[in-house]
Formats: sequence, C-alpha cells, structure tokens
Amino acid sequence: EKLEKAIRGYTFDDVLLVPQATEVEPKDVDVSTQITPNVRLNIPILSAAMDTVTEWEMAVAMAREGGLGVIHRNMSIEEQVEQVKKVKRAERFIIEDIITIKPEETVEYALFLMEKNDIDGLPVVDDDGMVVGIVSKKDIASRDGKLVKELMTRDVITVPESVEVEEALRIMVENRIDRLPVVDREGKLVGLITMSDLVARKKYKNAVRNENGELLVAAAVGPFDIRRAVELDRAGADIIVVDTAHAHNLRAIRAMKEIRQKIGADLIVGNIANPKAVDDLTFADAVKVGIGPGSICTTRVVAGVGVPQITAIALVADRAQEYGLYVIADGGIKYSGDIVKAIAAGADAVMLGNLLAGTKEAPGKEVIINGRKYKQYRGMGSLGAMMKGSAERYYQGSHMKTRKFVPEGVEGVVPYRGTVSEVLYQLIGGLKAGMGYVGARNIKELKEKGEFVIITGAGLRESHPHDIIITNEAPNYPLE
Ligand code: RVP
Repeated sequence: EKLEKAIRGYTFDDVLLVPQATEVEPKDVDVSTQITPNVRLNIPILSAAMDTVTEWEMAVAMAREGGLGVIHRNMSIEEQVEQVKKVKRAERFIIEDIITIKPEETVEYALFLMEKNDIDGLPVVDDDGMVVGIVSKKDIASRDGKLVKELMTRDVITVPESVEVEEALRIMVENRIDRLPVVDREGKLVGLITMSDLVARKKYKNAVRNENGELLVAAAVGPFDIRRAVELDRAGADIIVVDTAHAHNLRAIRAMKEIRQKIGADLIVGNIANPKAVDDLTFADAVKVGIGPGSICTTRVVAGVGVPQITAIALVADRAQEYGLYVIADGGIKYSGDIVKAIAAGADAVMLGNLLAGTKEAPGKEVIINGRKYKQYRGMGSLGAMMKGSAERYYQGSHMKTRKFVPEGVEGVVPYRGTVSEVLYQLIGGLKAGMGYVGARNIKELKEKGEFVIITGAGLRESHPHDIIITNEAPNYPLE
C-alpha cells in the first residue's frame, strides 16, 4: 500500500518541453524575474552559496550581468560582512575613500600622490576638511616649486550627498569637469564622483543595483546563526538566505523566525523538496528547492532521501503560489535547457553551482590535469568543506568536537569555463531560445505555458548528439 501511494518523480533528463505556436523571437523575450518582494533580477540566475562558487568577485560579476550572488558562510562573520561590503563598494558612484591634498603642499607632492594612486586630480581641503579647491594633472604639469594653492582651481563645483547619478553626470558634462566633490551641509568633503567611474558603470547595462547605485548581493547564514544574519543585514545584504540541507527541521524553523524578525532584508529559506514544508515556511519571502540534485551531492545515496528535481520544483511551486512565495530551483542544472525546464516547472529563478564553479571569478583553486585547466569544486557537505565549518548545514558536529563527519558531498574539479559573462551569455541564450519555442514572452508566461512530455531513456539518447565523434566542442555543450 505504501508503494501504491508513492508518486512518480521526474528530473531534468526525464522531460522535455513541447514546442508551441509562437510569435515570440528569442531576441525579444524578457528574462527578468522577481525573486523576493524587493528584489527583481534581470536574469533568473543566482550563484550558489558555496566556498568554491561565491565570494565577492563572483557576486560582483553576477550582479553586473543582472543576476545575484549568494556569498557563502564558510568563513567568520567579520569576513563575510567584509565580502558583502566589497560588493557594495564595487560600483558605488560616490567614492568615500578619497585621496586629498592640503593647499600648502607642493606641486611635486601632488603629482607624486596622483602617480602613486593612478588618478588625475585631487580635491584640496583645509585643516577643517572644507573643500577649498581642486587640482588636476593638467593644471600643474611642469610647474615645479609652486604650491598647490597657487595653481588650484578655486571655484569648485560641489554637490550634496543626496545627488543622484544622472544629476551628477549632467553637472559634469555641462561644466566640462571630470571630478565632482561631494560635501556635507557645512561644506566638508565626504565623497568624490568621477567621470571615469560613471563611464564604467554604463558598461553594465543589465546590472542590478539598489537606489544608491550599489550592486545587489545576498548572503547565506545558518538557521541558528542569528548574529550573522543581523550583521549581514546591517552590512547591506539585500537578501539573507538561510542555507541548510533540510529547512523543514522544526527546531531550525523556530530559529529562522527569529532571524526574520531581526532583519530588514528579504529572506529566502531552503532547501526543501516536499510541498508540506512550504506550509511551515510561509514567514519567508521565497523558498529554495532541491534535496539531493546537486552535482556534488551524495545525500540521496548516503541518506536515501530526496525528490527528483522537476517533480520537487513542480510540487513546491504549486504550494508556494498559494501563499505568494517565490521559488528558486537549486541544483542539478547541467545545460541551459535545464534552466528552461526548471522555470517551466514553476521556478522563478535557478541557482547554479557546477556551471559557475569553473569560471575565472569563482574562488576555487585552478589546477592543470593532462594539460587542461580545471577549477576545484566541492560540496558544502564534503569532508573538506565540513572540516572548514559547514558541518552544521547538515546538522552535524557544529562545534567541531569530534571531527568525525558523515559527508553528504564530494570534492573534485570542473573544466575551466572562462568568465561569468561568457558562461551566462550561453545560458541566457539557451533560455531565450527555449522561450521562443514555447511562445513565452517573459518568465511568467514560461511558467504558465510550459508543457512537458515525459521521455524514455531512448528519448534522452536521441536528445543528445549521437552517432558522431564531436571534433569541435561547442561553448554550450561541454564534452566532459
Ligand atoms: P549544482 O549546480 O548541481 O552543482 O548544485 C549546487 C547546489 O548543491 C548548491 O546550491 C547546494 O544547494 C547543493 N549543495 C552544496 N553542497 C552540497 C553537498 O555537499 N551535498 N550540496
């Protein structure tokens, strides 16, 4: 009887999407997606909270491309806070660590400072911190022996702290200046806006930013680590992701509720694979789905527990919709087509570990094997990661007393794949192609319109290239 009640579970390779009549061209589709009440991404992809996937470089790259990085938690609270701040500083249009010079200094010294810091101009401030002038390389070239105050531009155009990007740009263009000091009410220097920074920002048209122009970033915490959550929230994390191997643990849920009350940021909790878990997690903004699909995960063989990912996403998404919760599909994505399937099954976005671990921006070590470049990638439940502190994710020896762990993940390498930007270009290209075939103009339509066909092993074999020796590896179809 138990077996009669059992449902059938399908994963990515068991299904395909059925093509539909369409008027949608891939180039015209909108892949932006809401993942929490306050965060809308321009692409439906998050990078995994793993110590070989997401630290600040990955988070910056993801946000610049319109996605989101979740900084892993296998480090001290202070280190993780610093990582969040680094992302926030990466593209802040008002620089706060400003190099200044006093009016009584010499021109030689001004030049020395500019050369040393690779900048073209300096605000001149008096002993009270008031802006009294500005000097640029142009003003002082070959004027040795003079003092800064003799050559500086005295009529400095300044802006208040509340200035917005467009306004700053307009002022600089109209006045033909490339440096704009930011002053407080009393006229004290508090920041600097430079043209070169604004130009750099324009390069990433798809980037996701907050109202201050800072890139968005998320950070992972354990369910019981309330202090970490509070500190990360304070440091400016836009989303706190409670990261545990089993979020439907009732003791963990009590702690998560406390986190919810103490933070202002949006809250994602996971992972789950049973729709019943959603009923107990309605205090969150989004749930993350995936027990065991991860490429480095051994939970299903070690513990015998899990739900094939397409079924897990579909069941959870149905329930989540009743409560207005967003859904993130986490783990098991091998190709761009799997992203299309995950969203069609009901996810609002996907989380990737493996596909991003091989990029330049991932923190894993590079290794050469047989002349080919790889990057280290490991599960957070692997022995190596657990020894570094992630055992608590699996409800094991959080105090490291025993050091005898039962791993639920493995350690290895993945092929080097170039930059995050290149990888995402292919993944989003595949997603857009899929949306074209299905006739979905946007993510919402893909969730509604996607119809599945369940395939056999023969169907899967037919799906992949067959009866050919591939001689040129395609950028979106790795051979390993
Ligand atoms: P994948 O993209 O298939 O590599 O899966 C990544 C996901 O696997 C992570 O986001 C996380 O949910 C899960 N994970 C991480 N470590 C482990 C483990 O050691 N079992 N699993």
